[in-house]
Amino acid sequence: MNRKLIQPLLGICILSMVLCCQENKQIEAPQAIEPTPSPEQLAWHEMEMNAFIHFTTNTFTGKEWGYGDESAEIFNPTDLDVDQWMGTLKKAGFKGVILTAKHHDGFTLYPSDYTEHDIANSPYKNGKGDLVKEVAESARAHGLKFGVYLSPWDRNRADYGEESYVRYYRNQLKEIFTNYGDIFEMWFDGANGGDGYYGGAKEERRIDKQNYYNWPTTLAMVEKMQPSVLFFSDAGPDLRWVGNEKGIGGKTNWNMITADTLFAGKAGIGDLLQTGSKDGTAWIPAEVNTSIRPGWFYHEEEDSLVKSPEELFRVYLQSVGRGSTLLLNVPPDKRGLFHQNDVASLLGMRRIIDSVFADDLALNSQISASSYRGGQENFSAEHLIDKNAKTYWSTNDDIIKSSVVVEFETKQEVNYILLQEYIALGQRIKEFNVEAQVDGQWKQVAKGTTIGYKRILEILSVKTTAIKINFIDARANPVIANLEIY
Ligand code: FUL
Repeated sequence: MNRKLIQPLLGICILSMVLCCQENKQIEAPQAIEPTPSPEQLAWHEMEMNAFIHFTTNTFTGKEWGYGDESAEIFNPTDLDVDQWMGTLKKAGFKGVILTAKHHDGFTLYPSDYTEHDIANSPYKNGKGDLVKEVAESARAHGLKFGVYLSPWDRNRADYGEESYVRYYRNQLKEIFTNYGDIFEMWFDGANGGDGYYGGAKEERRIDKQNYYNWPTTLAMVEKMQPSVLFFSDAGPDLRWVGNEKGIGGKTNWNMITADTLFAGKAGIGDLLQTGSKDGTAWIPAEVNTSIRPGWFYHEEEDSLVKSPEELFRVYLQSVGRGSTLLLNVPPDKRGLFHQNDVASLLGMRRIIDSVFADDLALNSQISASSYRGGQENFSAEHLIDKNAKTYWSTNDDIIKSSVVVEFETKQEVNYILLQEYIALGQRIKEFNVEAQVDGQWKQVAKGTTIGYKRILEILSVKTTAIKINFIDARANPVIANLEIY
């Protein structure tokens, strides 16, 4: 064959080999965009709803903050039944429970070797009781994870404010973390310092909130005992406060903040805690803590002020529906039981959640996307409705503006849109909107900023034949695990 012919033929062969290889080349999963959650943080996001339990001498004195001079004798629940607490929480859909092992008054719900101001000196079970043990065991028996609140501020201790108190506090942490099995979350309260009994001194004591407890050393000590524990405080290091106690998560809710200059109790950081920051350097998601009653502790006069099922559902939408985890406080009463009004509200809330989110219209619908990554089936829009949290729809790296359309066979009434990012690869979406097809026209019915672990948008009962989600802006190409329509 002459050379003039061979050269073009060779060229064609090489070109078709290249094209052929490109066709067969599987496009990789998107790269993670840092920061990303740890496995423990991911598991925590999936819990969605946890319960707080505030119980101490305050339950019997009617106070919210015990002064520290309360006698252990007054702690005397007569019909205490932790299985009633855990059974109710389980039925209501909670996944974990955090108990106040010690509140600011200093009384411990477990027998501590380091103080006399504890349950061992109360009439409860003739001083043989240990509520940390009882709650931990009952929680686990009901399939709930167990967590602990141990107030760093102690209005009972004579040496609060001195070095020796920090040693005392650490000793109590050792007791908690060695005697009661796995603890999923340790809650460090930012409320620290003020007036108190302090062993009879009855004075005002202020501490240097940033340095007094030497948190890095304290946390390292706990982590050595239980490496999987998540630390909550105003500013992390694992979970952050949402900046209010009203049950309101940020509509814009980045799971990231830059915690370097933050510390528990630092003033003026509420707004930052609420929204997080899209350029934050660490994954420190917001937890929404609020109480089912006006107070954190049980007070008889608040029996008529328990949040209704509808109010609790609103709290759910404002916390879980905004990509946070809810920590809802339910305080046992003087008998040592959840009051019937609280129980009714919790179960009522569960009924509302179950009925509102019963019939996902996105299932059995026609779903399509403006494009999907590499044109590959493993990144196609079907993964948004496959009920598998580990699969997702995604686009090519350079495609941010994109959309997903869900078409119904017949006109449907739509009230809620639920979206979830695949956050193991980082939080991405900055702006999106929802359109509904009404009389053949696309009409915007909702818009949002962040999505994160979960975003539920409420729309005013729209009758529509199709829903379109437009992803408008993001830190990187969208990676969406789940879409539900109700
Ligand atoms: C606050 C405390 O002062 C309240 O009593 C309650 O424990 C709440 C969860 O945190 O900072």
